[in-house]
Amino acid sequence: MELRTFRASTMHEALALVRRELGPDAAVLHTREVRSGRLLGILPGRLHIEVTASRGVHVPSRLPPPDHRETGRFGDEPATYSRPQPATPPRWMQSLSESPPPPAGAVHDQLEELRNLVQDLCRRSRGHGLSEMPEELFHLFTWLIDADVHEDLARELVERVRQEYRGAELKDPVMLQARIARMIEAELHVSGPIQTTPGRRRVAALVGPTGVGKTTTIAKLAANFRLKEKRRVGLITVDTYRIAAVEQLRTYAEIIDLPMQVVSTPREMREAVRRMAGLDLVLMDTAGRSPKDEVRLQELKAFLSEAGADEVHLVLSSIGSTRTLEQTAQRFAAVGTTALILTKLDEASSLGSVLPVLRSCKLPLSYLTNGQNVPDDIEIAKPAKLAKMVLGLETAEVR
Ligand SMILES: Nc1nc2c(ncn2[C@@H]2O[C@H](COP(=O)(O)OP(=O)(O)OP(=O)(O)O)[C@@H](O)[C@H]2O)c(=O)[nH]1
Ligand SMILES: [Mg+2]
Repeated sequence: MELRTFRASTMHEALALVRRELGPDAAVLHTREVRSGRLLGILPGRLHIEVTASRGVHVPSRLPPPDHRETGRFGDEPATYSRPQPATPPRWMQSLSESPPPPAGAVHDQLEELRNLVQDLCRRSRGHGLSEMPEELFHLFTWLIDADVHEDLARELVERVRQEYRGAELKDPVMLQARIARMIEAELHVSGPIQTTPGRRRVAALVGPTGVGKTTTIAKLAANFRLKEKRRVGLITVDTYRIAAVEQLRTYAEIIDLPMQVVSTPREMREAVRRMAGLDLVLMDTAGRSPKDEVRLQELKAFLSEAGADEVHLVLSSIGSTRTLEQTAQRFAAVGTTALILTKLDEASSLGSVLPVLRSCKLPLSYLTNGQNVPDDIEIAKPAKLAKMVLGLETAEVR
């Protein structure tokens, strides 16, 4: 059986190395944090993540799959543990001990490593590292990383578990997982469903980038409010850029038997909303906007203001990257977003990347959608279920 040890500065990088070198079926046997040798004999060396793995071991791999989620892997005990290989001295140490003096490029690299080292030390001085962390908690940490939870948040959650639990309590992985799920749940804020009262018209608009599922979600909401809650619902679309987009909504309006207005100017918007004064709920569909297009965002803001929208739901696809989702949420804040709808949960390989967005954009979640079926594939966002989905303890129902 061949054991290989890999080192990298983050767990993500280390696991990517394992996958690249040993393939997707490799079993991760052991993970730990190590420091490389001391700098100038004074400062502690740089922190690395060390992963020992093998492709000849038949234990369930803890390696995150490249394109689908594994669940419940936390309880898998490794078949064996390897003795870590001696650390290869980092480049800056090798070159410091060698002569003649390094060329300019190498000096630049050394400075870069020193800078990383100092940043690392600063980070560590703000909180505890994981170096003295019990093995069980380190498994918890890697489990979170597998779920695509960002490293900083994973550290924070594990650190909180460490402060709460001692000794034998740490041996209960199911309890620790449940505790982490509750911590994530406490981070998630929800708005509940759109509140309608018969006879008091409420206007709810859906905005967001192109193709995220705004029109489909409007159709799901309209059908549910009309057919299940027996509300009087109307549709307005300001999507006049593409004829097909208007026709898409019109088709739903005809099937569900709803009045629909198409508007192309803010003035028409005011008139359309006035005509729907007798309804309980007006759902407004909008054209997908690039979050980078300031002019179109301002135009959208003018439409929403003329409509007197009571709520503006930003629709984001859960398959987007954290960075893109965060930037999009930031830019759309300018039009007065009040809630967040996450779509395409059925297509997302993991939801860990969505967590930082929910934290930073501060919008409460209203609905989640998990498929193309109208009207079924939508649910009211519930923190407990979403937290479990983030951790892979529950999956979006796919029909
Ligand atoms: N898998 C999956 N597909 C979805 C979901 N919601 C919408 N879609 C699909 O995503 C595609 C785009 O949906 P639309 O509703 O037209 O998106 P949109 O945001 O209105 O698009 P634009 O009007 O062009 O900006 C369609 O093929 C939908 O069937 C979902 O929850 N899961
Ligand atoms: Mg649309």
